[in-house]
Amino acid sequence: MKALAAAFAVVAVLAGCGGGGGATQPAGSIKVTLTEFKFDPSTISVPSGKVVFYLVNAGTTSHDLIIRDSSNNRVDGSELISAGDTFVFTVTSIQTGTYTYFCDQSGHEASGMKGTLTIT
Ligand SMILES: [Cu+2]
Repeated sequence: MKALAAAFAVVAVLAGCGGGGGATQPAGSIKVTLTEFKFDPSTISVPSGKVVFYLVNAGTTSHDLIIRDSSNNRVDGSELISAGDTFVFTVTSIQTGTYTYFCDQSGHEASGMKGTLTIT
């Protein structure tokens, strides 16, 4: 049983690594799946303050998630996420309002890769 316990310990350590590829979903985060060319879900509603997105690129090309406000000003954005990768995207603080999230890779938003973020 000693070997089994050691195996579990290794898994726990790996799961503890935050950030880029292969990260597990943080508690309290919002999972968003990115594919060609959509976000799932395409509408998100959360309370104001800190928001953590768990982005999963399940597509075959790179995508990102950029947030802009109703005046078309960029509020925040994730890194570019390679196909098959995950990314934990933390928005430190966001105010009440209606926002659009979209992928800023060429042509992606026009192809439908956008959604509505409501901060309550
Ligand atoms: Cu994209």
